Amino acid sequence: MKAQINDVNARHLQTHQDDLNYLANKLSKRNVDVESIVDTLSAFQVAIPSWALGAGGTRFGRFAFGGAPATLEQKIGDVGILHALTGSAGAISLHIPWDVPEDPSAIKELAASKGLIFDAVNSNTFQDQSDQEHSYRYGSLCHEDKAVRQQAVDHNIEVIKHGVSLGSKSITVWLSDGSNFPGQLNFRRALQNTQESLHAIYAAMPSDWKIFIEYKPYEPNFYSTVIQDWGTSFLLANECGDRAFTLVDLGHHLPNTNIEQIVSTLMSKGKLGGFHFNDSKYGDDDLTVGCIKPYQLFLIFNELVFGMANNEAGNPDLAWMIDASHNIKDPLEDLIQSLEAIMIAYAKALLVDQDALKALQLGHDTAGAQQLLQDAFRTDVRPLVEAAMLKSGAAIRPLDTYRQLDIRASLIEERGVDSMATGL
Ligand code: PSV
Ligand code: MN
Repeated sequence: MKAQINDVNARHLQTHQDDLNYLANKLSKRNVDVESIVDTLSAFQVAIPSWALGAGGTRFGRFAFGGAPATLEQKIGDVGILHALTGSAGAISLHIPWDVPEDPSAIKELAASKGLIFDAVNSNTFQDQSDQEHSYRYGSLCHEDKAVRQQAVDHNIEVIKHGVSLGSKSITVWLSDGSNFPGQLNFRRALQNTQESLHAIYAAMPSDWKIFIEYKPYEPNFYSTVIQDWGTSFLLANECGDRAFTLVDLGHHLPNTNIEQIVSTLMSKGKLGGFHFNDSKYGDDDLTVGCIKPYQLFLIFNELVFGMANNEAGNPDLAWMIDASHNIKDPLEDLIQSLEAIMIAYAKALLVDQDALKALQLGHDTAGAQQLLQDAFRTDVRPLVEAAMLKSGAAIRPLDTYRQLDIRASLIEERGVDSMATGL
């Protein structure tokens, strides 16, 4: 595949070099260290969740996509393709029990052969499995019945064991626990039970592991969700201990929430564990990253860059993942677009002169501060992203290369048109 990518790259090389020279020339006049930005971008890796590779559905149905990966091996194959094309998808995140590794060492070896490592493992107590004793209909870690809570805790411990066998170092917990009607559940008992259950999971983790706690205001429950917001997640993470963190999923906020401010607050307390990237217009729409609100994505990255450079609270390296779902697009094309959007937002944030911004803030130059941010946002940084991908031995234009190489047609030929991926 490398050779084929290089062939397509050869066609784009001259244009890329011209564009890069033009931009580098402009940026160097502003004292921007172009080389270091390209290095930072080419080292940046985002995990791909094993459930994002098949056609996503809605509750109204699912449109099958030809050549969907039906096995974990095939999913690793797809992430390998993404990584070869972009140089930035060097990790995979598994959802258990959708993707149980039957032979962990063979799976680990296969992933390594494609330059991939295993990122956070994800537990699932939002669906009932056919072989489980108790139902999660009325909650899992929050449940009134200790036996149900214990089953959910045991599942999480099982997920950690799978993760250990693959070399993962973290678990992400997202709970759908909540209620649909006022009066259905006692908020305080539900929170207390959740806290105790999370404690039990935390205590079962190896000492070099971290737990990430997601929050989400609604869906599938429509009246209350036990971990509804970052504050609740933060509180639970604090009560668990030093290796528990809040995870921000961009789709898990009510409309117009200032997510960049949440990022800043969590990082200032050393409690931001990771990110699930996607975009949305209305709710948890799981759309392609940056397709609706690219300025918000840039502002979030601006806080991330600032937080990483001013890390007095010792926030750990973040776990980056794309959590999107593809209902009508080719999932691989969609993921390529998401990866590019993330890199573009990151590159723009790296252009921000934080010292100059601080001076403007201290001088109360509101228009100047806004202008400084917008200058960075309005810069076309695509040549920097192309250069980073080229540096990683990937494609200058990943989407175009994917199409030129007719990769979907080969996948359909190999796997058939009706193959189905596990997941939602
Ligand atoms: C919930 O909406 C979520 O974002 C969580 O991360 C889950 O693990 C994932 O989606 C599963 O689709
Ligand atoms: Mn998520």
